[in-house]
Amino acid sequence: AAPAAFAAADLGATSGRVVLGRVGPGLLELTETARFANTPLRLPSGLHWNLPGLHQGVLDGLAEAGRRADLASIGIDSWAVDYALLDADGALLGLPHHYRDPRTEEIAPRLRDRVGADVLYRTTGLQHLPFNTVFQLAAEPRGPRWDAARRLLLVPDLLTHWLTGAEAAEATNASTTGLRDARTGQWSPAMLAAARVDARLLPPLVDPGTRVGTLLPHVAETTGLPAATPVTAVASHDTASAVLAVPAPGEGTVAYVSCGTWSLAGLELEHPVLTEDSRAANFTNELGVDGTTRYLRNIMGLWLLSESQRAWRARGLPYELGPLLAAAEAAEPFAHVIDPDAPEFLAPGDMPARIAAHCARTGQRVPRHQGALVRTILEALAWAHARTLREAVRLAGWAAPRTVHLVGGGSRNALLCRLTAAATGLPVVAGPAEATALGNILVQARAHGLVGDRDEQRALVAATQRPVRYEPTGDPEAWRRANSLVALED
Ligand code: LRH
Repeated sequence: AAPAAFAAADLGATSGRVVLGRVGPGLLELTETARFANTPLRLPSGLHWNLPGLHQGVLDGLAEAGRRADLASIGIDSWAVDYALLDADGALLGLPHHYRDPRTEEIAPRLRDRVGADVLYRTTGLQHLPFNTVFQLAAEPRGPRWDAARRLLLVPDLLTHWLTGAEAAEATNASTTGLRDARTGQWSPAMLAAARVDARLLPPLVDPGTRVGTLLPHVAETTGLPAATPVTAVASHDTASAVLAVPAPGEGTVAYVSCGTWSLAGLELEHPVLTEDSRAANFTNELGVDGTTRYLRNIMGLWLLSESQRAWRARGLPYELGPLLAAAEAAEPFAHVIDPDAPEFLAPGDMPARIAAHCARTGQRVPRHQGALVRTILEALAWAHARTLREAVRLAGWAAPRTVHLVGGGSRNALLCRLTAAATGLPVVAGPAEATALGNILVQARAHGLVGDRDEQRALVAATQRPVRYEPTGDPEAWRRANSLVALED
């Protein structure tokens, strides 16, 4: 087939981008046409996403992509779990909440205990995270706004709706809500009832690769794109897109860490693991492309670092990544041990102070300089990557992987890659950094017959992107020793 061009809008928790992807035999090339900050808004009603602003960024990027190429299709992906409510006229009922808003703190454990953690897990296969959509919906105040709601759309589905007028729930992202039954692949009446949600709020589920519509006339006019331009449901959960773009053709069970704001570490499996052990270890079974299971756990990720940088910047301290990583490189190894997933690290705030308090509370010295703090974060992430992959392998009953694929923005962080190789004792194949956007483009390209199945999609990534390999160094036992020295519980 002749090469074709696709546009991917990829929204992350800190920034959004639109990329133009050119795909053909042996060709997979990205050009960024827009990048914009995604800055959460603190309003009296809580922490929100500025979705109209993001929509504008998407429109600008699409217009630029359209000036550079004839687009065969457009696809949108974003972070998971968050949603908007629309009224009967399709108007937005307030800005969506940010998953870091604390409003679900109390209701999440209460609902879990009421329904039963085991029932929840057997039905949805999801790890317990306080911000799963089901808990957010249970926390929605019942009042005039709720009464007016006629449609619930997840973030990428909303942006797709604003482009096309179509209403659909893309399945990979729907799998993160806690409202989808992992066994039937349909919305779960039991979970909807538990969250007191009318099933009619939810649109029909569609699989990645489905053509959902074409551009609304006013969208065509503002962007200058032909109104006939199709919009494709991609793997709209960003992590599902990222896992698709892991350059691992023919590797069988793929072990990955999709590393950005979060580190999502785990395996790609053919079937979910819904055992009691798996639930107790808080592993999730999210849906991947081709009905695969993304068997993984959320690790707090580079949020710990970006939030520290934000605090330092506000205080007029050095905050740029390059010098901070150089200082971390020179800092003493294993000087402090933190649990990156401690609940106090979830909400925005003064991260360096929280990390210091965490060290003090667990009977350790407090990091005395920025380099020490950054090293502490990166070592904690590397160890969490190693621990999580090891547990995933054990719980899924697989043989240990031969390599770990680290994709996403974190793959540019050489120190983190090296530490992850050292902690796992495995070679780390780092990159592509833009795995999410690549995965988005690859689903569209496959739907248009330009590339074949998952293995071919991954072969195309491996042939066109340039991953960097980090061999493990040092003694993995040193990691175990260092991490067994302090008790992390209160
Ligand atoms: C990563 C991500 C992750 C979800 C979180 C809300 O961007 O989608 O997979 O758990 O955001």
